[in-house]
Amino acid sequence: MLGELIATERSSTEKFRNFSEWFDNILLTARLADTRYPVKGFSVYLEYGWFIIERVRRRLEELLEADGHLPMYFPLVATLENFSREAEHIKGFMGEVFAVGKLRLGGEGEGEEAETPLILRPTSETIMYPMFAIWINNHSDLPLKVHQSCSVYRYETKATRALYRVREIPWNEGHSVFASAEEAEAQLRRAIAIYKTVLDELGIAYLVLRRPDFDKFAGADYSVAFDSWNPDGKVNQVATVHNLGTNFSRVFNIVFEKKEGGKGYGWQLCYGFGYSRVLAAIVAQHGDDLGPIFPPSVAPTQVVIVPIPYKGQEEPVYSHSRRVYEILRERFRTHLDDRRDVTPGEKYYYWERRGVPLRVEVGPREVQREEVVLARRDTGERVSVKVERLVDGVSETFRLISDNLRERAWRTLRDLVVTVRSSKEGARMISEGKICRASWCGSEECALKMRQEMGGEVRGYMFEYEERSEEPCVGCGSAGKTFIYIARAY
Ligand code: PR8
Repeated sequence: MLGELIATERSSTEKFRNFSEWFDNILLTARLADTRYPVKGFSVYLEYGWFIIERVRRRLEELLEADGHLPMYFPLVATLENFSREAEHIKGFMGEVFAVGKLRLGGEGEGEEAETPLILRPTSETIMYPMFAIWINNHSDLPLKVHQSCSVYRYETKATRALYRVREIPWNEGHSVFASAEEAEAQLRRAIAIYKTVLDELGIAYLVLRRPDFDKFAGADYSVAFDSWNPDGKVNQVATVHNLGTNFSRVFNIVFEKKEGGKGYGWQLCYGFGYSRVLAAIVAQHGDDLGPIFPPSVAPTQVVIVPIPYKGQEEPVYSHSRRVYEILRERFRTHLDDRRDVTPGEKYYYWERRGVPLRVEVGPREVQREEVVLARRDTGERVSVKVERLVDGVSETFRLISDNLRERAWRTLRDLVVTVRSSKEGARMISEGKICRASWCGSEECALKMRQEMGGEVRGYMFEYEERSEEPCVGCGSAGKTFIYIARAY
């Protein structure tokens, strides 16, 4: 219905072959982040990067709040004493904590140290839960569901990487407390559904895996993670949902009077959504050799209008472009690039590298026919639309772009997951950047053996449905129960 169609194939070989370089280039040219800040693991989020994170944040918070989560903000610092209360938690995090040293560098009392040692939150369980203990006394105080978007600080010891592995981590954390294990379990599934909605709208493809017990969150009963694919074969864990059971409520004394009488410990969950990693996933999954392709829902600039003036017909082209701009700016984040000293070709290149999903071209022919040309960033397809149908045409094209990005991302994920029948085959596949799926008997020993032999990390097994295996376990050869996923990871 959108008139003539000229399709061109776009290439994305560079991002698969040379991911690091491709990604580093994009960070700055697409105005996402500047990594030249002089502290390792900390970088500056630039206007396009932060805009996208903000959009994602708003959408996630909207869904969390519709599900009954209260927005709150808790302090950045914890006392070392509170932080140390849950034994497993401290074991898991101690090596990654930023400790607050001297309180002041000058003035009277210079060099003074805090009465009780303080740390920067690496996550907020030990900051929130002492307060939960004050607030929760009766079954009528439950459920309690809160969320906050903030940054947490982890002294990552693995190599840091912009957006993927940072030391200042912008995220949203949700925390909830229930009167029963069943209610907590039901909420865990709702949290997963919320994260899926956000990721699906962004067209990101992922696996929802239950982590093996040896890799669960420090202090959790079990952990479920969203692993998104990355062009270099290292999966990117964008979000996690943890069932804490009563492990924390016991040490923080989150106790309530039960409806039926007697006291009970609260059943707790926590879940985290990593904004910088989600931004990385948008760039990495949707981009091509030219640069990023932003889904229209979050693109900082959704439409760019490029006038194509011909000698002697400059003014009608510019004024038609302006008219088109006035129509589009009402509905979309639109930019009119009417720079006179830059050629249309240069403008195309400039905006393509900034990930703008749709270009509107206006030349003399368009002026004459009361039309514009819509050029899709994702496929290169160009179609003509009448000015009177402009807004509908753009909305419809946005839908097509979003669907195409999503479908492409899921297709790639399906291609990346390969079922392997031996560790040797697994090792070869992992070196080729694949995600291995291997029949597994369920024992920790075999999972660790496969990890060792294949050279990837054990990511876990399907959480939302059971994948039955009829094949022998790749680790020990005995009967397989399910499939385990092994891949390199960030
Ligand atoms: C929790 N407590 O802490 P989690 N760089 C970028 N993103 C990161 C990094 C990093 N260094 N570390 C973690 N993330 C629970 C849940 C409250 C919230 C992101 O869980 O340790 C990842 O996307 O699993 C990770 O899935 C998410 O934070 C939650 O971190």
